[in-house]
Amino acid sequence: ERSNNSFSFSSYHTIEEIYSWMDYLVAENPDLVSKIQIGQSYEKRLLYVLKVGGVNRPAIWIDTGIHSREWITQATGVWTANKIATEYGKDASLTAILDTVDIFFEIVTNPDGFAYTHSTNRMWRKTRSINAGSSCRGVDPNRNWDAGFGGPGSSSNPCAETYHGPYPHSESEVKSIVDFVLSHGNVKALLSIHSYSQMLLFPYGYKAEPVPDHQELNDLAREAVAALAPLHGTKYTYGSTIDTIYRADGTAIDWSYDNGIKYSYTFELRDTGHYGFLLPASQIIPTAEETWLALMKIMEHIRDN
Ligand code: ING
Ligand code: ZN
Repeated sequence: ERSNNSFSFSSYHTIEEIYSWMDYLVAENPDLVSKIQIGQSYEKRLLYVLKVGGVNRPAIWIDTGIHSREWITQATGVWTANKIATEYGKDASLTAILDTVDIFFEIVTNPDGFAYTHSTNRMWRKTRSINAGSSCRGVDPNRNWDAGFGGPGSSSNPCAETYHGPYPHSESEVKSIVDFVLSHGNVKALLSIHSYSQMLLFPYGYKAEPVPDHQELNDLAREAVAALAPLHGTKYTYGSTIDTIYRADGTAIDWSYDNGIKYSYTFELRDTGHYGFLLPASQIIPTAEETWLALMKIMEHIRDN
């Protein structure tokens, strides 16, 4: 059903507000935007993906909020999906991209954690699943993937922020993406958006060996961060995860790369730690605008390669 358009892109929102905005976006752009349910969370919230595009074509996957406290990421996902839906047919470069690829957005990738950041603990990162034999809840959904699963860049302690979980893809929030991406079969890019640190990262995190596409991914990362910087002077570093941030095992982009998705990147959005996860809402639009410039570089490269 149609709701009114009172949604503010310069505020942080609850899951209910974001989900009703999704329905509004679909209702306003029925030929361009659709909503797909890919599964449900541990606490039975529905996992939704917005598809922008049409018939089945090669796809770009963008997820935000896999770590629930990284609120700038869900807000950037909302702004970006709206930008794409409203600029299609107006911005020539974007139109050329959307005439070639479909873009999938999972904006609230960890809905149980997100609800918990609103209700109880603003700094919650993990899922909310119950861990057998422990009073600590949750698994790190960016250490739960079947790529170097269980290695030292993750924790076997259920109370740790980087707890990898009992087995690969134990979290339905992760398994739902795995199933969707594999059954789609033609995902060209997986862009997993985090905060904070101002970095653009690519595989690997679970080993030091460079990926076969290291040079291309590194060159494209350099171009993307160069495109982002001039708008507001925001400086990003870039490189492989293990060289640039730290060793991390069982991450989404290592899994996607090892499953044939060459353009696997993680953005770490603003800032570098002054506000950290508590980035003021006044920075939502500037952050989304600059990130858009980097995303466009990556999407143009995918369109042309
Ligand atoms: N940082 C990411 C984390 O999961 C990361 C960094 C991203 C590592 C992608 C490996 C791959 O630790 C935050 N802030 O969550
Ligand atoms: Zn994160």
